[in-house]
Amino acid sequence: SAMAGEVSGVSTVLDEARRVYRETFGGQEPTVAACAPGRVNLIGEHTDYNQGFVLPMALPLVTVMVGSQTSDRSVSIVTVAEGADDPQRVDFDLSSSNALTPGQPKWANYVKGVFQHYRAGPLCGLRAVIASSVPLGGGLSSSASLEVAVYTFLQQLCPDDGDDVAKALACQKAEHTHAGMPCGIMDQFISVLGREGHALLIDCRSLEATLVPLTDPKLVVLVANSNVRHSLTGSEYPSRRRQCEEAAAGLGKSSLREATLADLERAKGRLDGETYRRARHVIEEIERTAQAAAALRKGEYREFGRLMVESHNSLRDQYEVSCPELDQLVSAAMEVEGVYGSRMTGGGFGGCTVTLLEASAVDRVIQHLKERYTGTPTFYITTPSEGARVLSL
Ligand code: GAF
Repeated sequence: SAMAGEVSGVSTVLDEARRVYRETFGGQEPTVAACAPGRVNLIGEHTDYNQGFVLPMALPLVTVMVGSQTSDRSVSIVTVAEGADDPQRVDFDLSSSNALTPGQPKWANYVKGVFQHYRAGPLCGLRAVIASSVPLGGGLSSSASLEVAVYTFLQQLCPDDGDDVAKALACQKAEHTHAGMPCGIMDQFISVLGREGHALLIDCRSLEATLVPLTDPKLVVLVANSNVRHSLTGSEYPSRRRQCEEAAAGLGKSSLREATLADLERAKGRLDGETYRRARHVIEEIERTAQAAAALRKGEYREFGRLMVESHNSLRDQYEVSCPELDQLVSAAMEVEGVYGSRMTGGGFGGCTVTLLEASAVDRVIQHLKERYTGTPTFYITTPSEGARVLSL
C-alpha cells in the first residue's frame, strides 16, 4: 500500500486509460495521449477575477486523455475519473447541430465546452478514454485539468496556433458556458503553463506570468483534503464576484486591482459593511501575494507562512468562504513545530488546505491532522509539476 501522502505517477493513470480504451474499443490501441495537471494555489485567493495576482503551482495529479481519430465525425468518450463509479460513456455526432449543447451527464459538459471553444477546426470524430488522479470536486481543479487535457488532446488531432494563453482562455470560456461557473483564469492558466520545480506568479490583468523556483529539498508543500464540499459553492462564488464588481464600481475603478486601501477607506461610508469587507480582502490579498512571491524568492519561508495564515484569516473573516473543517485543518497544522504556514486553497466551502513545512516535519503533521480533524482527511505530498503535455505511447 502507498505511504501516507504519496502521489501515484502519471504512468499509472496513463496505463489505466489505455487498458479501458482497449476494453471499450475492441482491443485497439489509442494513438494519441495528453495530460493536464490539477493545481494548488499557494496564495492569492479570489483575486484572479479582480485582475490581481495569484501564486499557484501545478500538481503531480493529472487528467489523462488517450484516443484516436475516427474517419467520420462521431465522438465516443469514456471516463473513469477518480470518484466516479463505473466507466461512463457519451456519444455524439459533430455534424449534428446540438451535439455540443450542455446536458447530462455533467462531466461531458466540460468536454463539449472545450470542443465548442477549440481554436481550430473543423474537428474530426474521435474515440477516447479519460482517466484522472485529481480528486473530483476536491478543490484541486479537477475541472480545469479535464478541460486542458481535452484541449491538449485535440491539439494533436487538429493543431491550432499553439498560443498557450489563448488556450487557457478558451478552456475558461468552456467552464463559463458549459458548467455555468464564472471562474477566473487561474486554474486553466496554471494547468496549461505550470513548470516543474516552480510556482507561477500570474498577473491576471496582463496575463503575464513569472516563474518562482520552489525546489528546496528541505521544504514540503502538503495538501490536505477535508473531503467535505458544502453545497454553497455554486451560488456563493458568483455572488462574491458580483460584490467585487459593485465595490470596484463604487470606488470608480475598473477593477479592485486598481484600488488602494486608501481609496477603500475614503469610500467606506458609501459601501455596505459586507461589500467593504469583500473588497478589503481582495485589495489586501493582492498585495500579500506580491509580498509572498518576493519572500519565496528570498527563501524567507517564515514570512511566506505568516502571509499564508493572514490570507486564511482574511478568507474566513472578511471574504467568508472558509468553513469549520478548513479552519480546523489550518489551526491544527499551525500547532506543529516545523510548519511555516497553512491556509485554505481554491474557492472555499470545503476542499483542501495547503501547508508549507519543513520536510522533516511531514509525518508529524499528517499524524497530528489525523488526530485533530473530526473528519477523514486525505493527504498529498506535492512537488511543483509540469503543465499540460503530450504523452508518448
Ligand atoms: C476557483 C476559481 F475557478 C478560480 O478562478 C479562483 O477564482 C478560485 O476559485 C479562488 O481563488 O478555483
